[in-house]
Amino acid sequence: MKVLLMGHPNVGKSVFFNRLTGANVTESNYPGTTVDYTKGWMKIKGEDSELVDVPGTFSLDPKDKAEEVAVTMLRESEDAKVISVIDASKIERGLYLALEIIEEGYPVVIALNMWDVAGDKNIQIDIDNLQRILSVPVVPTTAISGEGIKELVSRLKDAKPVEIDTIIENAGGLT
Ligand SMILES: Nc1nc2c(ncn2[C@@H]2O[C@H](COP(=O)(O)OP(=O)(O)O)[C@@H](O)[C@H]2O)c(=O)[nH]1
Ligand SMILES: [Mg+2]
Repeated sequence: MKVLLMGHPNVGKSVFFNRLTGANVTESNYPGTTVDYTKGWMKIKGEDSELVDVPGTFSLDPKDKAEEVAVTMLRESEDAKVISVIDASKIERGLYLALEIIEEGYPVVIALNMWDVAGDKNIQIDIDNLQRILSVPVVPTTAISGEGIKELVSRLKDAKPVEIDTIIENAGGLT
């Protein structure tokens, strides 16, 4: 299995990557660019899975070379699952990208990272309701302490493609 870590810059993707991968990590430039990315391996239920620390992007409508590489890496990985990393203290901004990735048909697990920061700011998020509406696993995480990471990885098996119409319906329609 191939798993892509995707999200805005500075949401904790690389902290996840470093915690999840062991040896055999390689850093390379994306062919024909100066944009670098890192990939490595992790074990999921005994199975070797490739994990890619994709360059940060705000959307799938790229605004610079790094974002272009992020989008290309996603489109090149049709069979991949995506860990969509969102800063829980700025959730609505990150959800936009997660929805774009879901809309392209990828199985997604959402990591609501910086859960500690959201807590310090007294930001309340109804995980169950968010999960019900999005129909994908949503796991609160604090990458720097490791909290939630095991749960996040174990929920990858529950990641399935979701129709965007289903999400709109679950949210109570567009009106
Ligand atoms: N408080 C807190 N800081 C975090 C968390 N995850 C990552 N960070 C910090 O956020 C910064 C950006 O993390 P990084 O992994 O480089 O983000 P990336 O750009 O998405 O790869 C670093 O200083 C991390 O130590 C978290 O869950 N809580
Ligand atoms: Mg990074």
